[in-house]
Amino acid sequence: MYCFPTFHLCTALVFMFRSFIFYFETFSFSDQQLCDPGEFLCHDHVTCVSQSWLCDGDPDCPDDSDESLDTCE
Ligand SMILES: [Ca+2]
Repeated sequence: MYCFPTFHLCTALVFMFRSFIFYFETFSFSDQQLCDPGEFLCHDHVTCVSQSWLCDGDPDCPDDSDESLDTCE
């Protein structure tokens, strides 16, 4: 029966952990690519509105994040 030395097992675990972080960052990044250029991704991470609609006094996002203080600062 073949056994992995402990060192290699540890290396494999570290590799798997780094792969998990990589995929997590990739999915986070793709989340930001949801909207076309010139569009704003609402804080619900689903709705896209035109950037010209930001801070126009009229809520366009379902959560009003296009009119929120941190967007309009
Ligand atoms: Ca608006």
